[in-house]
Formats: sequence, C-alpha cells, structure tokens
Amino acid sequence: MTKEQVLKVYQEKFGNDTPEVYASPGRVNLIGEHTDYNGSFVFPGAIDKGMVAAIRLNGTDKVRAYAIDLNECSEFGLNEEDLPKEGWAKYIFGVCREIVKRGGKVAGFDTVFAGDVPLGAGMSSSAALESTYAFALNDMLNLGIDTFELARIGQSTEHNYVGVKCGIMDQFASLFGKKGHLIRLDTKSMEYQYFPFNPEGYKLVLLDTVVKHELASSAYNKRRESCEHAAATIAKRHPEVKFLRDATMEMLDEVKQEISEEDYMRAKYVIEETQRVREVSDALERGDYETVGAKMYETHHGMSKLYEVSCEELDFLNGVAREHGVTGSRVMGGGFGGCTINLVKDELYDSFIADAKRQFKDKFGHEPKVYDVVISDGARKL
Ligand code: GAF
Repeated sequence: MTKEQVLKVYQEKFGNDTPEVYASPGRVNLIGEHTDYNGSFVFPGAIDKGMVAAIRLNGTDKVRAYAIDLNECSEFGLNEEDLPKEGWAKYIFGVCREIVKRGGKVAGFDTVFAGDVPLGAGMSSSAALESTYAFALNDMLNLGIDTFELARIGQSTEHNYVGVKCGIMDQFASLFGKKGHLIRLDTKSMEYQYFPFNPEGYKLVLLDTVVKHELASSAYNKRRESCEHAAATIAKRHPEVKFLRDATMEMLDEVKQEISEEDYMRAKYVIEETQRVREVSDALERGDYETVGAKMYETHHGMSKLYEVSCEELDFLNGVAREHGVTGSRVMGGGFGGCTINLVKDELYDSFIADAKRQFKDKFGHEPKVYDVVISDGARKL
C-alpha cells in the first residue's frame, strides 16, 4: 500500500488528523541460515516488500490499532497485563512493552497498517511489523534508542510475546537494509559490512511453496535448544566456546558420545554453514557466483538432511532447480515451508520458472508463487 492509501484508511478510521507514516521491509537471506542464534554469520538484504503504518499519538494511555489486510481492530493498554488477544496485535504490544522495559516512555497512539510481505513465506513479515513500530515510536517520541537496540526490541518481542526464540537477523535486516546491498552480519560481534549485490547475468528469485507446516515455532525453538546443548557440552572441554560458531568439527566429534544423534546433526550443520558463509563472502568479493550457487545447494542439503527444516515441497523445488542447471537454490529462512531462494542465469530464468510452475502443479496441485528479489532500503519515515 502507498502512503496515500494508508493515510486514507487512517482518516476513515480515526478522523481527519494527520498521522506520520513509516515503513519497514521484509528480507531475503543469501546464505547463513539458523546461524544467527549460534553467534555466527548471516547474509541478508532488505526487500521491496514490507509494512506501512500511519501512526499518531492520541493523548491517552491506550493503543487503537487496525490491521487493514485482515480488517481487524485491537485496543489495548500499555501495561504487562494488557496483552491483546489478536495474534498480530501482540507484535505491536510487545514492541511497546520492550521499549518500556528499557526505560522508554511510550504513550497511547492510533494506528493503521498494511503489508505486502507474503505471510508464512519465510520473508519476515513479523520482523517488518516489529521494526516499523520500533522505528516509528523511537522517532515520534524522541526516545534516542540506537538502531541495534531497536533490532533487539523486535527480537525480544518474538521471545517474550510471540514465543519464538529467534536470532537477530530479520530485525537487523529490516532496520539496516540498504538498496542494492546485502549485509554480512557477524551476530557475535554485531559487526557488519555491506556488499554491493548486482550479479551481472544472474537473477535472484524466490519460489514460494505457499505451504507452512504446523508447529514451525516449537520446532524452531527445539533446534535452538539442540545447538545450545551441543555448544555447552563442547564448552566443558573447551571453555572458549561460547556459541557453536566458535566450535570446530573436531571439537564436536570429541563429544559425539555425550550428546544425542539429533543434537550432533544439528550442530554439524551449523558448523558447516558457518564455514560456507565465510566461503561465500570470499566468492562474492571475487564475483564468483558459481561458488556462491554451489554453496547454496550445500546449505539446502544440510537444512534438509541434518537440520531437518525442509519439507517435501521445498526439496522438490530444489530438485527442479538442480535438474534445470540453476546456479544455486536452497530453502530460505526458518524453513518448514515457505520459499526457496534461487540464483538463476538470465538465459535460464524463463524456462526455469515455467518448468518449476508446471512440475510443482502436477505434483502438489497448485503453482508456486514467484517473487523477483529487489534489494531495498531498511526502515524509514515516508
Ligand atoms: C527465522 C528467524 F527469525 C531468524 O532469526 C533466523 O534464525 C532464521 O529463521 C533462520 O536463519 O527467520
């Protein structure tokens, strides 16, 4: 939705005041999946799809919010016991609460918002929502919170009000995104570097399975527990290991008998993925997209067979890409449904998309959705 459209809805709902309008995007991630809660690297970029919100302080201690896409309203106070019942409103409430916990003064406001990040596609619609409100409230109330902390506010919202023990990647990308650039973030030091991403001769395209499997958040949290358990077991022998990012395969093999086979597989994936992100950074510096693509396939294999966050539909699309000679393809984001991200040579693009749509429909009864990736700016006032 454009600024004008959101303003129009705001005025229909709340009268003729003039609110401020803010926007914050979803993200893609080239490589580095399930690494961000292991102190390791990620490689995201903000995209041209996100949330847009009109917001105005209302002089009360209540929030009145309207989700345009769902045609649902929610009204809630700003105290801990005021948790709204609407799932989407918990994100806005959580952001307010996390600001308050950090000593910020949040006042009541009226707001409407809309988004075009496909839900459940692994493109971080929830981080886009959190970042929109964290950024907007910080700006409007002159809270002086730095952008890293805004990202942590979104992440804590997920932990404390949604129940997903996520890492920092999605909120970081939504807030720090820069047009035409991917960001390599070291989630241990929080150092980051922008990489211009305009691979001549290639396109980056998402294929959305349009499936989201049940229990994704509890399975996600379980993966995190496995990683933390493996890291803690290694740390008994190697105290310098704070996260799996600090561990080597040799260290993991030393404790193989002390952890479950499942935890071993999860940790192996993370250690290998950490190495892959390093190799992809080097390959990008050289403009070597064939290596980038090869690593993407390796990531898919690891996410499917070791981390077990893929599914039949994603594996199928990955297989179609491989058969078609696509340079790189893998499941993107948390997994359990959602999208594959594909690095495709220009000359293969049309035939690959047509083939993927046809074969997927023959097998699963519906076509995957196709999104061309446009790397865009992060959170901003419109
Ligand atoms: C989800 C989480 F929110 C991120 O923090 C990250 O762990 C990702 O899954 C997997 O890389 O998007």
